[in-house]
Amino acid sequence: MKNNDLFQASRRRFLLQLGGLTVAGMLGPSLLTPRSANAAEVQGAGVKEGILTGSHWGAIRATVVDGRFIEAKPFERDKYPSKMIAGLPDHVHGGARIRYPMVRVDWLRKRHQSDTTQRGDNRFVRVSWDEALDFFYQELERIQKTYGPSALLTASGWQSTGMFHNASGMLARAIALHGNSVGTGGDYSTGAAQVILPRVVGSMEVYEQQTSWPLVLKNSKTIVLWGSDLIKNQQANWWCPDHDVYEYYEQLKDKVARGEISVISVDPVITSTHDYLGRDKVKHIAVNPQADVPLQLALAHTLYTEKLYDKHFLENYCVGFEQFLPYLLGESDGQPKDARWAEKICGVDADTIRELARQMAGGRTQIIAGWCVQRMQHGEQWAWMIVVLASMLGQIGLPGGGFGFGWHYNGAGTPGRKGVILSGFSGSTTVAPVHNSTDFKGYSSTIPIARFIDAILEPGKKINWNGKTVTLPPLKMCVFAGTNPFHRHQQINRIIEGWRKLETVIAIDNQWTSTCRFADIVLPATTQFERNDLDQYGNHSNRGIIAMKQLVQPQFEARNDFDIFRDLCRRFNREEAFTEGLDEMGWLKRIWQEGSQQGKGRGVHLPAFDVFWNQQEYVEFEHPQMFVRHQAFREDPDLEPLGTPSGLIEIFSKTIADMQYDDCQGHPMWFEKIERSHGGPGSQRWPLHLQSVHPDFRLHSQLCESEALRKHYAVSGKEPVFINPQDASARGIRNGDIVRVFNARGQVLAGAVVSDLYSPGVARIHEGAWYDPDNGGETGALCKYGNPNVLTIDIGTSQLAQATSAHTTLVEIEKYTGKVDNVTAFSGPIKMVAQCEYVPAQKVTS
Ligand SMILES: Nc1nc2c(c(=O)[nH]1)N[C@H]1C(S)=C(S)[C@@H](COP(=O)(O)OP(=O)(O)OC[C@H]3O[C@@H](n4cnc5c(=O)[nH]c(N)nc54)[C@H](O)[C@@H]3O)O[C@H]1N2
Ligand SMILES: Nc1nc2c(c(=O)[nH]1)N[C@H]1C(S)=C(S)[C@@H](COP(=O)(O)OP(=O)(O)OC[C@H]3O[C@@H](n4cnc5c(=O)[nH]c(N)nc54)[C@H](O)[C@@H]3O)O[C@H]1N2
Ligand SMILES: [Mo]
Repeated sequence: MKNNDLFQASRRRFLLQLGGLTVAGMLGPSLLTPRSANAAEVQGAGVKEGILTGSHWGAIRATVVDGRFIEAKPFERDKYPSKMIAGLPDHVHGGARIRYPMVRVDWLRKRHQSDTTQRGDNRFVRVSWDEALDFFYQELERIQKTYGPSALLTASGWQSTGMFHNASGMLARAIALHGNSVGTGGDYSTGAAQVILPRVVGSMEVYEQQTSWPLVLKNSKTIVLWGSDLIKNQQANWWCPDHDVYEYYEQLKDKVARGEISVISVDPVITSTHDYLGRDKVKHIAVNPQADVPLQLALAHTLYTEKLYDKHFLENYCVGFEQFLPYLLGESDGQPKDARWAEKICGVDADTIRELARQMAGGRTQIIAGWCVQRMQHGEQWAWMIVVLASMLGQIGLPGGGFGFGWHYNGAGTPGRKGVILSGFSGSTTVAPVHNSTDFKGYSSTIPIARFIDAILEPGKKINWNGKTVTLPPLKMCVFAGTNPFHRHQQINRIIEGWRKLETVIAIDNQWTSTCRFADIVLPATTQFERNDLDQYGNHSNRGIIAMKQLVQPQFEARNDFDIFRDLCRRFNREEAFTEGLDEMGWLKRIWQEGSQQGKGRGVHLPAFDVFWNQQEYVEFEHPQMFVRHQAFREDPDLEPLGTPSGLIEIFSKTIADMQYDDCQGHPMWFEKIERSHGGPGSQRWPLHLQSVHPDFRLHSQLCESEALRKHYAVSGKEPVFINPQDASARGIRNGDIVRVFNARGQVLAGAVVSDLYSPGVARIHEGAWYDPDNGGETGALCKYGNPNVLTIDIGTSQLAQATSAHTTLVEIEKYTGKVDNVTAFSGPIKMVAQCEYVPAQKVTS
């Protein structure tokens, strides 16, 4: 199996890839006759087709038979649907659904004094909703009274789409109405880049719109994909994707075939995008993992010494090149960063490096940078060097030139339309909390999110963070809704150690994830297909607004997050402040009306809500606008300065230099990693680099539960690990073998896929594979399915960003000869009857 056999050259073939879907079905009569389905309509027996809804994976028309969602067909306006929609029915009806409120056996017995080493043994007792919410409320009370706000942390993540039913807003508002808690900064996606880039170019860059693809296709001579896999990663977006961006990838493919644009991929792997554009059509710079900065420095060195750089741009739009130069030339440390020096570290030979520099300087060059390379120790340096290289080329602000960090995300580069961005359910509130203490007892009230396990394990420890000192708070209780930290966070055995120090963990989800398994109270939320909502259609493209129609009734005892948190708030007299007196439909109408008002100001007309909801179900905005990133700055740097202290690009940042961090200094530099393959530290013992990049068949851990999808990619029932033929044969491993992937931090089983798309020394397991310990709760347990975060390291990128370093990970792989137990990750908890005496929750509800 290949990881990239999905996006086919021909659209028709692409559509046919979707398991069980027919082209006729997609282009069928539903195009002309949108159907409405209200909650009452979805309940009964019979067949309902063409029900419209959105999702992270695209908009769909659902088929519902006898109250079951059985098939997802692509929305007729989505010309490049993702294969992942085939897994959506399993998301609703699969065996991993949380059915009832559940409480962990020993927590039920002893509450916050429970034996926390039992967490993870998966033994739970079913309780009533009333009782579960009473427990939840009483724990919030206890924490506020005993410790105050520094002991409580809540978190959300990728949840589901829908402007109203967003778990993060619901969780944040409900908790804020009860009391204060520890806030978090940063994220796992772009944690390093989003801290360094504002210092260098004055904005985060990562989530912003990029230059319109038509302009790139017209003007670029060379496109450099630097650790960016467009084809794989544009399948899933934050709001409902329209997938229009794939049309430009088709045009790019044509231009590449005709030799009009040259594409270079700097990546240890032949990516889906590379494969799609043509394996022999793309120039592959197979850089050693984590060794991009030496390559970048050598490119800069070549540009400088061969006088290929734009002196005028550096003088007029940048500051600090002269402080960077002594380092580049080796005057400050005795080591010129030339191509000969770099080749030994990055594995790209010196001539190729120099040729690459000449090609980049030889015409209009668009650098397309992904995010994986900043999800590593010192990830800041690579992002900074991308900007330095683009500055030396001097094309920033020109169409088809310069750098961009968001091209693989949210349909970036699709021209945006003038339209409406709907509001939603906000997490903030003006109503005071019941417990209004802001006494954090000397601990910090905000921490970098990727350091939250440090806080649990080492409360009181002081760490540096972007110029501030943070005193880690002593967390005692965590509440998660719409995130799965046992997939999101690194080094699971360390998470387990931390978990043991927590008194109470609450998880609100719709699937029985490993986070639920390691929680004390688990509350079943509905999936997005069991409720009504509104979605933006398209992200940067702002193509329209789509109705999300409820497909089926809430399954088992699942309830909407809105209802869960409303009933929680009722327990402390904040129900009205939570709901603002509105129910689901009331909220949708309000969000719509606010959208209409916003539209009026912008000359965009929205129909009345009832007309939209009952008849149209979709509105499309018009007038796509072309855009060139950084154009205004280029045209007039005085009138349109960047948000940096100098208003210019900071190749040297005095602000950062003044922080005096040894691992992130005043200009970009090469720092050796704590572990690195290809001869780097630790590679003798652990010779393979493990990349845990984003999955082709899932959104993180979402849809891993889908059997329909797993049958396309799982190998002998395990998550695949991709390795190079050379590495496989050296270990006697063949395609389809079950292997053990391990290092000093842990061990997982996986199914081997031997593939020459991977460079020697590089292995891949996609993030989001569910954790399935053979001995749940024990640190060091063998994960029977293949979660790569058992193996990753939990250290910050540097004192600047303190972001995740998931990709600083080495492993060894061996053929597995032990007993192979069945995977049990997807089948929910072990249900226990409460044989023990336990103290019931104090009755709060009447
Ligand atoms: N299908 C799908 N799409 C998604 C997501 C998903 O889960 N599934 N998640 C979305 C989210 S939240 C995010 S944050 C983005 C993630 O976007 P990214 O972080 O950009 O994506 P990844 O696929 O993790 O990695 C991109 C590329 O980096 C390469 N790479 C790895 N190590 C190195 C290295 O050392 N040097 C170089 N030069 N390249 C390297 C990988 O081989 C891969 O081709 O994707 C979004 N899109
Ligand atoms: N090793 C490694 N680790 C990584 C990464 C990596 O590249 N490598 N990437 C990182 C990145 S970029 C990201 S963004 C994170 C993603 O981390 P998360 O955002 O935690 O990932 P998801 O798997 O999307 O988790 C979302 C959870 O919300 C649940 N959910 C969905 N809808 C609802 C709802 O309506 N209500 C409630 N209550 N719950 C709902 C889903 O079932 C799922 O369990 O992972 C990070 N972790
Ligand atoms: Mo992300």
